[in-house]
Amino acid sequence: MSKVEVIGIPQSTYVRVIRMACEEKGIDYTLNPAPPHSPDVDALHPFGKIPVMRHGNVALCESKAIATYLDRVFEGPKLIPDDPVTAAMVEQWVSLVNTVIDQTLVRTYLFAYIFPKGGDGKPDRTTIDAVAPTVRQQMAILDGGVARTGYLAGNTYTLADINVMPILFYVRQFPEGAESLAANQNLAAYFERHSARPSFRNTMPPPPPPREQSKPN
Ligand SMILES: N[C@@H](CCC(=O)N[C@@H](CS)C(=O)NCC(=O)O)C(=O)O
Repeated sequence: MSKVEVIGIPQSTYVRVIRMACEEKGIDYTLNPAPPHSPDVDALHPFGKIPVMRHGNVALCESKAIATYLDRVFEGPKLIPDDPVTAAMVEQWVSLVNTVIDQTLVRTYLFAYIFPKGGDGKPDRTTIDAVAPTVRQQMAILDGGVARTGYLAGNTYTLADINVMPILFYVRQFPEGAESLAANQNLAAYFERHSARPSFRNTMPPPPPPREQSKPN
């Protein structure tokens, strides 16, 4: 069978999700580190976003669709378990993160540090101060999600967990995010434990690319 090609720069949280999914399932893949809106990406995503993926005749965009495809086609541990309730819980947490939490923690909070809009390159304090209460609120929601079992869905490491770990990795590198993680002990223990997984350690991102290569929205 042909090799999976994951397309997208490795600094992207969503690209890392797909790489982690491949690692968890033992899928042999190649990484084509194309930035958003580059020709290889635009060919597969109508809005030029990463990741996109090729596998034989199959070409896909959108991380959830790619992860679901890989989970169904390849052997290895199920990232979306067969049990309908657990599968729905995975879907629920992926949706909560991708529609709301990613906007707060990555696109607003993190980007105010790494891609500040002012010309001086300094963190955008106005945005950071404005979003900090929402960062705390959403970190507490994640804390509640992992409190019972140490996983977001069921009793195993699923796509729901893979989907949030790359975000926590970045958020904890900045003061408000670090404080918030420390204040949410279930989430802190969760991050500590799962960051020891080979899938996480083998996909460490390099430093952020220049802003013009990432074109954040
Ligand atoms: N819903 C998409 C979101 C992907 C996404 O936002 N990727 C970012 C990089 S982390 C991107 O390509 N940003 C460029 C843009 O939005 O123009 C998915 O799940 O794959």
